[in-house]
Formats: sequence, structure tokens, C-alpha cells
Amino acid sequence: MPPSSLRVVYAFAREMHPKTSEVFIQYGTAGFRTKANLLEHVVYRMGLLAVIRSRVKNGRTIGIMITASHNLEPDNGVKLIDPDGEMLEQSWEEIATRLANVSDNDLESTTEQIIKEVNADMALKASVFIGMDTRYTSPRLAAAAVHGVIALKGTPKEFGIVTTPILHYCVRCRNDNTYGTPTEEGYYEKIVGAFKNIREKLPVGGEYTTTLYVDGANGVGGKKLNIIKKSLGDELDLVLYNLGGNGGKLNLNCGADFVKVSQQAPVGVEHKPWQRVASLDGDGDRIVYYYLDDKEKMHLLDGDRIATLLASYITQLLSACGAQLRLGLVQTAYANGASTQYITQQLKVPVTCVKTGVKHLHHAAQAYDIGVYFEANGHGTVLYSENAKNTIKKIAEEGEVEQRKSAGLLLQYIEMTNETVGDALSDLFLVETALCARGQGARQWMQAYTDLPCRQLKVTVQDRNAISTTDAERVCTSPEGLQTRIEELVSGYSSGRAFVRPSGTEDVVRVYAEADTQQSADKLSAEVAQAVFDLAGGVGSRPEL
Ligand code: G16
Repeated sequence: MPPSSLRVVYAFAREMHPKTSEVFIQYGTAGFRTKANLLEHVVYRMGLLAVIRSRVKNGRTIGIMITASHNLEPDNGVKLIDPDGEMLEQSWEEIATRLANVSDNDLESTTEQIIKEVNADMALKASVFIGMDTRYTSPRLAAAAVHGVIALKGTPKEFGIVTTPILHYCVRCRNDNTYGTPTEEGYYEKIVGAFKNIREKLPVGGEYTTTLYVDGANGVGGKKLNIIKKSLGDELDLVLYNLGGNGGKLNLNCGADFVKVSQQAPVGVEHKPWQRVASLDGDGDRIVYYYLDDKEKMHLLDGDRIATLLASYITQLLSACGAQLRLGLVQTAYANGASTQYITQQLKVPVTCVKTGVKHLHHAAQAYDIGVYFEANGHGTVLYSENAKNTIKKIAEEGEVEQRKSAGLLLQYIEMTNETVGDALSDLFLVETALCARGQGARQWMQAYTDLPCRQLKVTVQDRNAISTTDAERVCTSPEGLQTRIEELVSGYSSGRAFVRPSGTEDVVRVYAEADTQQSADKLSAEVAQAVFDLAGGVGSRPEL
């Protein structure tokens, strides 16, 4: 029998957050994500798990973020944040999935079993930070998380509506006070403070202009930029759109995911030829840039472009300060082939390719002194090892005059980076600083290389887990025959490449294709989508060519 102290776990579940659905739910690319009305019991249980995790980590703070990020408004989600501000350790994803799916009757015993299995000392204090995005279903889910924390006698602290990266930052700061102050204000002081310090030292010139349009995706990121905007002075003039007013719906025909996948400008943003626009996603953890030319053609500057810009600016500063540090870049299969070629051949920077999901990129980036990681969808950041930070600090103190100057800039650049996770706001300031330092506008930034035309599609199948992949998702291992079919199709195109993978955030299979022309990329992606539909149990109407 479970100890009587766990009775309350069942009582809260039965009375307030009962499991009302039999649908199996899995901890995916970025936590649990599904229709909001299927999530309340899951979030309550993640409150329980966060307390257990905090105790396993000797009482260090764990985060719970209520968000479905880029998904549309009816969805919601929950994910746990580990003490260093990183995504939940992967070995715990199975535990989270198990706890989320047991019946209410088995919840008490499963909780007890997990406590034993992970050897949690339940006498220790436990601290959990809880944040949420702007979805109307988020407050109710945040309350369920609080109940889960209280049920196991942990201490919840609610942050209200914050971007996902702000919560990651606060968790890190609470456990490591050298990183910053664990509040939203502390975040602004660190990130925006560093931006202002660095920009004071950089004259505005060349093609760079200080006006930046921003598409806020009708989510939390734009709202936070509206707070920051007032403190930016002349350094950056933000013109904000899609802040959630005028009936604008979260991520609907706007935001980073829409812009990247559809390769179209978002609705709700005014357009001036050549004006650069930054497009955020719903919870402020992704960013892409774009501009329209004088013929209203859109030019996209996605995560690959941001990665190359940041990597080349950091490389420039490193060489100016004479630091010998190993910088590397991490991408996924979605990275445009032209970007990988540019990075390895022109920038001479090593590239690692990993599975989708920032958790995978983050770990791979830690293998370098300085690891720049970005998904093409605009999710990424830069990580600096202790060795890198110490080396740069030493040069800033003891180097020659010019070296000290560059090392000083680099230290501010590091300060401006949210190293816990991809962060649209921090990334925006990093991009704006790199462009300003180089006197570049979006057009010059675009000139670094020419993207191969590409297309992404979604296919609905009976069970997306029927698709398995290997080799960083570039090769499909099941269902049988699908990879052979993809290879046959790809062989008919010049510079053709295609892959398929099950999404971890939506109930779909994703298809990616690139080729030498847009027409070919579109056709190849449609053919591959048909192959998925035919061989992996497609549902609804067959994709058209
Ligand atoms: C999340 C993850 C990203 C991932 C994206 C799409 O982004 O954090 O790493 O690229 O989902 O994942 P999938 O293709 O598996 O659905 P976000 O912005 O929604 O949190």
C-alpha cells in the first residue's frame, strides 16, 4: 500500500483533475502537446513529477511551462525544464509518459513506484517555477500544475504569462545565481542591458538601419517586446505588429512557423520594400527574418541564415581578439543544403547534424568551445563553454588594446545570449548587433549564399509512429519500401533531397524536399507525400501533385 501521504495525490486527481480520456499521450519533441481539453490531468501529473525531479536534484528548482508554442490556439502543451534551464533529461521522458497515461486508480501506486525507482528523498524541499503562454486554456492548466506541486508538498512559484525562454532563464538563475536574477525584470536587465552596452560602442553605418518591424504572432513574445521597446532609445526602433489585438489569432497566418513553412509574409504586418521584418512564434522561442522586395517577392532569412550570421560574426571577433577556440555549428536534416555547404566550405566551420528538437541540438553544441545551434525553423542559440568564457575574459583584461576591445564586445555578446534554450528575443538582439557591426541590411545578409528551393508538407496518417527513421532522420527505416521509393523519386531531380519523419508536436508526418528549382521542390515533396500516404496508412484525401 502506498504511504498515507500519497492519498492526496489521488484525491486531487479524482476531485479536480480526473483523467477523462483514454487517448495515449507521449512526451514528444518539446513535451506533451495535444488539444487543450485532453491535457488537464497530464499537467497535474507533471506537477507531481516536477516535485519528484526537484527532490532527485537535491531540491534545485524545476520549471513547468504551459505552452504549445507554434501550434494553433486550440492546442496546448506542457514541458518540464531541468535545473540548468535545459530541456528535461531524456531518460525521464519515458517516466513522464508513464505517469501521464495511468488511470486515476493507479496514479497513487505509480507515483510511489516512480519515487522508489528514481530514489527521490521525499523529505527534501522541492521548488517548481510555473509559466504559461497567452492561450485562453493556459491559466486553467497552470492551476492544475500548481495542484500537482502542492499534492506532493513542493513549493510552486507562478510567473504568469512569460515567454518559454524567460522561464528557462529564471529556472537557471534560481539554481545558479551567477547567471542572473530569476525574474522577468532580471532577464531584461541582462539581455537588453548587454544589447545597450554593446550598441553604444558600435556606430550605425553602411546599409544597416535601426528600424525593425516585428510580427509578434499574436503571442507573448510581441507583448514582451512592447515592454522592452520603451527602454531601447535610439539603438533600435521596433515597430510591432500582431500583438493579439484586433481579433488576431495566435500563430494563425502569422508567426515564425507560418512564415517559414508557407514561405509567405504574415497577415497583419505592413510592408515596405526591403524593410527587414522579424517574425516570432507564439511563445517567443523561435525567430525568422524576411523582407519583401520592390516586386513584393518575399525573401526569407531563416534559422540557417541566423546561424551563419552569428557564427561568422563570432568568428570575426574571436580572430580579432586572438582567441584559439573551437567553434562549431549544429543543424538538423531541415537545414538547407546550400547553408551547410556555405558553412563548411566558406566559413570553414565544422557542422554536426542531429535529430529535430532543440534538446538534441543543445547537447551536440556542448561538444564545442562555442556551439552555435539552430533549426531551420528559427529555434536556436549559442553556447559558450567555461573554457571559452575564461579565455575571452582573460584577453579582455590582459590583451593588447585592440584585442581587449574585441574581447569586451564578445563578453557583452555572450551576456546578451540566453544560453538555456533558443530564445527569439535574445536572438533578435544578437542578429541586430551582428548586422549593425557589419553595416549590413537584410539584402547584404541574404547575399552570403543562395538557398536551394525547398518545400515542407504535412501528411495525416492513422498512426504517425508507423514511420521510423535513422541517421539524424535523413533515412526512413519503416514502413518497408518507403525509403526505396523516396530514393527513386529523388533520383529524378537535380540537387534533389527528401526525407520524412513523424512530428513530435502535431499529429502528422512531415515531408521535406529540396531541388534545383521551386517547381521541382514542390513536385518532389508532393510525390513523397503521396508515397507516405500510400505506404504509411494515409487518412483523408490523397495529397495532390
Ligand atoms: C518544437 C521544438 C523544435 C521543433 C518543433 C517542431 O518547437 O522545440 O525543436 O523543431 O517543435 O517539431 P516537430 O517537427 O517534431 O513537430 P516549438 O517552437 O513548437 O516549441
